[in-house]
Amino acid sequence: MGLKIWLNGKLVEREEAKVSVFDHGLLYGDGVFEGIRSYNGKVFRLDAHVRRLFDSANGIRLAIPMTPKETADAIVATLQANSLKDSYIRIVVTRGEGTLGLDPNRCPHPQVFIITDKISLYPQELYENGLEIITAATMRNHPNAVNPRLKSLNYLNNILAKIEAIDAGTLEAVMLNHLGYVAECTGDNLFIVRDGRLFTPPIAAGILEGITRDEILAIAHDLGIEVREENLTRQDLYVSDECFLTGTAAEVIPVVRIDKRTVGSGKPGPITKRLAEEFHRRTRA
Ligand code: PXG
Repeated sequence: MGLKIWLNGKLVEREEAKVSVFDHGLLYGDGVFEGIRSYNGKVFRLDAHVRRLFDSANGIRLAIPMTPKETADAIVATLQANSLKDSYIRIVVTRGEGTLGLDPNRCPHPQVFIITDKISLYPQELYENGLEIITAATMRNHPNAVNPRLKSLNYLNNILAKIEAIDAGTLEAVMLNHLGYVAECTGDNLFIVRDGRLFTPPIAAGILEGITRDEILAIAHDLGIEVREENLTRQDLYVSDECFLTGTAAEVIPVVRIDKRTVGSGKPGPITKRLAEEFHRRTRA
């Protein structure tokens, strides 16, 4: 039995899951998506992901042809149809087929599809020893261009920074915003620890309001760790005691080198480990 894809209300075989070459999602990156995970058959923070999908769609004036409840049910149905317990789920809503030319009003039928897949994280060794990252020269999208809060299908901004990371022999890159402050990485939010306090850029720095980020903020609060959402510079990263990244795919991954500067002891720090352990416990609970 092959992989089943949810496409516009039906579960179809992978080979039959097709969209048009005239789809504006493909032609212009005109659409939105979510990356979600399930742990032991249960979807992690499904309502938050569905809400963000609808918020992103609203931001680009795209009417999703389903209710949030129907969307959540379709995600669960796709997971069950594929008998997956621990998986990565991608839901995509494109503007749909239209004419050549930007006008979204000529695309009457948004396309919705849901793909489930096995999850691929960073190599285990990096969770134990930490990741090396660089700062990209490519800056994060200006909030008045395509706001980074929108999880749009247009990821070129992040892909350009990812290319810089790979060229530098690393797997992730920090992107700065239009003011020169730290925004986020290409597919993850960023945190640092200094003197026992946790710092992360505010949403207003022009970042995705990460659901893993949100979970870490809640965990820190529950553990009594002081948190500050503040603008950070590259120097703040260099002098931090600990640094880590958060994302649906990556979960919590320690960073030990930034632009060739060693972070703290050069090993994953104690607060990072505590937060990661608690995150792990909550996702598997
Ligand atoms: N920032 C950006 C720019 C992201 O794309 C995150 C932060 C983390 O958000 P969540 O809600 O996941 O905690 C993301 C999301 C991938 C992949 O295939 C990862 C993301 C998006 C798209 C693809 O690794 N991360």
